[in-house]
Amino acid sequence: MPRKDDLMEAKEAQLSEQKQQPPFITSDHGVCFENDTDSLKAGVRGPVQIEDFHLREKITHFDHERIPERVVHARGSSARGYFELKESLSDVTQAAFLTDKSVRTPILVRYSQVLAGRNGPDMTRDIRGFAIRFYTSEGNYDLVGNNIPVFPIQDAMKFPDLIHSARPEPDTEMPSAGVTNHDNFWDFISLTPESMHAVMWMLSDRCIPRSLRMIQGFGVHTFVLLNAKGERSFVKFHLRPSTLGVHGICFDEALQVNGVDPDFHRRDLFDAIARGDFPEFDFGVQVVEESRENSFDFDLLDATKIIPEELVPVRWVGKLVLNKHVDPFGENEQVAFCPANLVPGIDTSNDPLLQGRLFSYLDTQINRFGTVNFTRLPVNCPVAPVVNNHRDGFMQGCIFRDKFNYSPNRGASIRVDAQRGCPTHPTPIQPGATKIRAKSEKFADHYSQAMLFFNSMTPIEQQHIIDAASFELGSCKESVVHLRMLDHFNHINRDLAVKVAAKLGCACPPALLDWTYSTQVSKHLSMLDPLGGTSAGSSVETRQVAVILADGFDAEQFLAVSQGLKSAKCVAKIVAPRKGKIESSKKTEDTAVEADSTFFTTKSVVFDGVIAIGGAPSVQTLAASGACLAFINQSFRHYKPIGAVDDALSLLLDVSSYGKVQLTGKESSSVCSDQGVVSSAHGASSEFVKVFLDALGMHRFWMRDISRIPA
Ligand code: HDE
Repeated sequence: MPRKDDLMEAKEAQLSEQKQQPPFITSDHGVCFENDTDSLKAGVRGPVQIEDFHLREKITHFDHERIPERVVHARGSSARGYFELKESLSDVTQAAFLTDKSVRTPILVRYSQVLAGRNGPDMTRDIRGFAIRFYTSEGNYDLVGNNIPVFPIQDAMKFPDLIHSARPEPDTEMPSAGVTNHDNFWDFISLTPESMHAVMWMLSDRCIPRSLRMIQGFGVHTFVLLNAKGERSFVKFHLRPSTLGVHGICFDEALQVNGVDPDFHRRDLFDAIARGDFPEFDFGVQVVEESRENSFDFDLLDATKIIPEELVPVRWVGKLVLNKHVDPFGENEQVAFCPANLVPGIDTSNDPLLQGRLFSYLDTQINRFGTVNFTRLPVNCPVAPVVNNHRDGFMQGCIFRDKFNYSPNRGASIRVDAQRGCPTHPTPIQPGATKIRAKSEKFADHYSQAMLFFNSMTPIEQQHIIDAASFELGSCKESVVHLRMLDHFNHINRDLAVKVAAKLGCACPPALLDWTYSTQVSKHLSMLDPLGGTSAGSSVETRQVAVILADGFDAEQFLAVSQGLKSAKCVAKIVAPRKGKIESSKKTEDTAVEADSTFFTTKSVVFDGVIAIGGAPSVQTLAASGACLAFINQSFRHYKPIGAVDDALSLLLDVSSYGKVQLTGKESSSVCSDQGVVSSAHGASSEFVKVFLDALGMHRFWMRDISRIPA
């Protein structure tokens, strides 16, 4: 019987071998050096000696430090952790890690953006990669998915075109920041109707996520499961944050985050793990029995389609926990995923997009590493033993002392194990099928699920899609691109087409008289729907709150607020006009606080909410600071919860007059909460803190009229 942590310990052992041994600096050959500062010269002012092998080795190594970045998904952030199975899937698969509940499977997750370069900014509107490596007892299983469940194309043949169109335009190399608001991208998309469903997802707030800890994950393709009896079923893989919900931010904010903190998502993931707030995701499967393969309006092999959960509910069977940082190069950069890394019991389907991926990934890794031996790197090494006759090649890390590198042989040949090997299902080939470059008929429906998605959004989410489309197309110069996209929108939703056309200043294509708009909705697609939306009921834990104050702040209020936030497991950060110790009104050492950042070094966009603490001298300083008022007004513009206590209410003048927010009166003893602005004229009572935390749990107050707020 395996112990729960056998695999965890085995992986840990593989990774820990790489640790540096302090304290002496040596050459790559283990020779100690007496000096690592000065090159060897002929006299103190003389020329450097070519014999200085320490200098030459150091510089040469540096010169070769880079490997080609990934051709897509170059920018990524990873974490390690484990997978735990709660409900066995032995009815549908024989995969050990999906049937044996007693084992913890080590994992590595790499989140990424499709388009940004390796050092690009985090907050682009883009699909996020959500790739998971499971180091199972039967070998590595890679689930290389995304944060949206559909892809813009149906066949691998179009992938290079899709990516070329999205990349900087070839004649100018602009825009170069991994963004898609340019003619070439929308030109290609407008000529590719199959992309419409994915386009709806990409224009939604899912593609400007609040945190990598707050996204869903999808395997996208339909895969095949095989159980121990050899029975086949189809599966789509799902991940969702266990408690934090799925949240996006507002687009104006996304634009600014890139300037204030280009590492916004990377930092958030790193900090959460450092604090011990380990991201957790539920793992689920939608299983379709073989007999239902052709029973849907769409083709299961079409990666531009979801299986609505109303038709096939998700079985949530396990949990992923991310509890360890990784080495950014050794693991995040060198991890080499491949959708063909499958284990017995999980197989591929005939999805033509997936089929193309099966050879692309190995090919691209050989290009990145310059050798087939990247599999020997610790991050890529399985915990299951590797035994085969693959030999030699660049950077071969193994020493083979055996006589035979072939089988069968005259000695003890290595053999296949039919019992434990990856079974192939004897799926019959379609009768009468001929070789053909075409797709099945159902692939031709490009609008039904785009409509389903748009129909399932709340009015605010629909507005955000309209705004995003207007931004993206508004940056395009070619009217032919506008017109083609408006025509597609017209086939998805009339209102969408009319409103985007108005923002673009174009004539909207005429209403379609012989076109049937679907009225179907799915309650699993919205983030904001209070009943069943993916953000509903999420916890406030780990949310970042700016507590703003200056010298002379009210110590009791600060204590009440910071304790309240701490007990709700929020992260409070003090933002003040300057760094260093900020004195309270009591002027005692134990009530002074250290500022985390200033209005100069940070901006409201990196916080989830703000609370202004009272205290006359402090508020006077803050009220005279344009940067502080802009901080509050921006929080309001970005629909975030705001709290203010006693005389700090005076910092909300713009919010109350231009935003028409009601604040508590001096005479009122109760806490007032209007549009997510929580005010108290009688100190930071427990009621104030509670109402603020409730507002924080709402994430954003999208109903606000922000049009007149100066910021
Ligand atoms: Fe990828 N994709 N992809 N892709 N993809 C790569 O592999 C490719 C597709 C996805 O964190 C590359 O190692 C083709 C779908 C993720 O390391 C490359 C096609 C989905 C990652 C490649 C697709 C993805 C990649 C680049 C169409 C969602 C990052 C570097 C046939 C299910 C993995 C690399 C990481 C990376 C090719 C389509 C997700 C070039 C040809 C669909 C998350 O091999």
